[in-house]
Amino acid sequence: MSAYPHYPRRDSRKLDGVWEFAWLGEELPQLEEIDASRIVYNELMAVPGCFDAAPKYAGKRGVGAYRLRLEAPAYRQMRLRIGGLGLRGRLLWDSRELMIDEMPYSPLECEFHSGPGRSHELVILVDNRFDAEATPLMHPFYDFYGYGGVYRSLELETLPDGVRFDRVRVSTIDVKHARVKLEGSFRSRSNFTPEISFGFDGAPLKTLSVRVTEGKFTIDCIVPGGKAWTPAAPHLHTVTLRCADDEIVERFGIRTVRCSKGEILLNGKPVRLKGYNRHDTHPQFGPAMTPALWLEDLQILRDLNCNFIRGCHYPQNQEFLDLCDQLGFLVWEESLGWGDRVEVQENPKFRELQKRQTVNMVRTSINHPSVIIWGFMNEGGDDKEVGASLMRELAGLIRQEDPTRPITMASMHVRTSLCLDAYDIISFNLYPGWYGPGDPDPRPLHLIAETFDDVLNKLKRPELIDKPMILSEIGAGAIYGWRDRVRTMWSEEYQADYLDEVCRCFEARPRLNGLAIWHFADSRTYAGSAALSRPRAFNNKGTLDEYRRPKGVYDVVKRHFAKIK
Ligand code: ADA
Repeated sequence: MSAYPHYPRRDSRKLDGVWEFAWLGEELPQLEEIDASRIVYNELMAVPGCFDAAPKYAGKRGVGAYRLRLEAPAYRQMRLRIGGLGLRGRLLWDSRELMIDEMPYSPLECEFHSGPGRSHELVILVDNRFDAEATPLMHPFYDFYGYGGVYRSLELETLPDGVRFDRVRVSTIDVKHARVKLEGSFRSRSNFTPEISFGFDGAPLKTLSVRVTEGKFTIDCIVPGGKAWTPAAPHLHTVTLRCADDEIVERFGIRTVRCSKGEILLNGKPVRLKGYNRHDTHPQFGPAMTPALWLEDLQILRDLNCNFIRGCHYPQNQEFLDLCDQLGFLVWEESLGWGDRVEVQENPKFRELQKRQTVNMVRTSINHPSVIIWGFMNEGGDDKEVGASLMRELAGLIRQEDPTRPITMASMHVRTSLCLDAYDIISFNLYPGWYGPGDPDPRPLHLIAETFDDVLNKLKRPELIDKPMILSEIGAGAIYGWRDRVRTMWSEEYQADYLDEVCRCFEARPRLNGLAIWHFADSRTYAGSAALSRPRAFNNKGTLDEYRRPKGVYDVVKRHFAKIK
């Protein structure tokens, strides 16, 4: 299964499988200084895979080297696409450096010349050491484990010699009449007027002479027999474009999403979002997830009567988003960030990489009908100018890339935020009755309704009245299997009572257009003394444990979500 877009006329193959591996150790210079030609490979590792999710290297921080020997045509232009790695990578082809990857979880690509001969080797050096300078997008205080490995699939293509497609963005102009706009781009940014053949859903192509300006072209057209994409009926269409020796197939959905008068409108109709924050991770494999694991999670989310997934806190796997398209889930996708502090946000390299990874996320995910909201910098300091200025820039960059989807950011300072005007949707994370000033009451559930109303009252400002609102995080921890007649914190009973109250408060406050419970399944988090607040060094607020075993709260949420339409 390859993520869309597809390029049928290119020799394209996934490089998933068992690669050679060598552990280079913990005390090493930067990746750029490692002489890869001297590495002795004496182990095997899976790709996708995380070396520190495997028992032998669990907890280790250092550099792992992956090598694949493969056949490829000589003297051809090649393209390598990687779905994402962490924390920092260096890719080499026959000892030639292809690229440095410093954006964990980001899908990246590079083009290169294959060189002489048919036998080649691809090496990926992966460094999972935290380094605020080399890898400023990931920090040890992030509340999810920073694994080391090749998180997602790689694909290698042999490129056609002539004109080559880059992407074709498909945006919906009119759902009722199935009218869409194709905005295509070629790799070459030149002006020419080629013949482009195009068609939908496998039907015969029709040929047009199209004016291409600086590599870009637009075609306005009707999708024959086009049906709307909705959560209940997620109809998908494909568009095929052919020019000279290249061909591209993009998959898309005919749908619109916009905000109006405090509502989120999907195809013009108000929608209320109910679902979960979901880390794309598993206790045995880390972020190297598989279609089987994704489909199980999506089955469970459907069983919980959810329609919404916040893909916290990084760009999502394209194959996972393809499944969300097919199953009709609504997704908030966000670029990587977690409570970044002032000293991090002042780092010019951090700011540059935040912009690059966010634009990259939008361009990569542009045709997923399931992605309805863009976000970034979870709980970044939007109450200080250093953070607010970057968030305004990110919102501006996203709007340039994609004016069709609303933008938001999950704030933990929503009452004092300096940049709510930059967002189309106001989102906030609250944990009343869990975190707080050590309430003497062992079960301070009364704080939930009080906090909802305090925040909503403080946001009753004229400039916000038309902006929808999402409670983007709220939850309580429970240790799987911990049952307690006193129903105290960390028991499954307290978590069930907590989310019972949360859902009741959400149902009773139509001003809230969405709820994303924190969170779907327990997930590994930081190690070290900070983990003293995280029993087992896991974030235990999952409705299910890390092996997707349901806690007592499961049926409480399922019952409430069944009622919310
Ligand atoms: C924050 C953060 C989440 C998680 C949560 C918690 O809101 O965005 O990633 O850390 O708190 O469990 O405390």
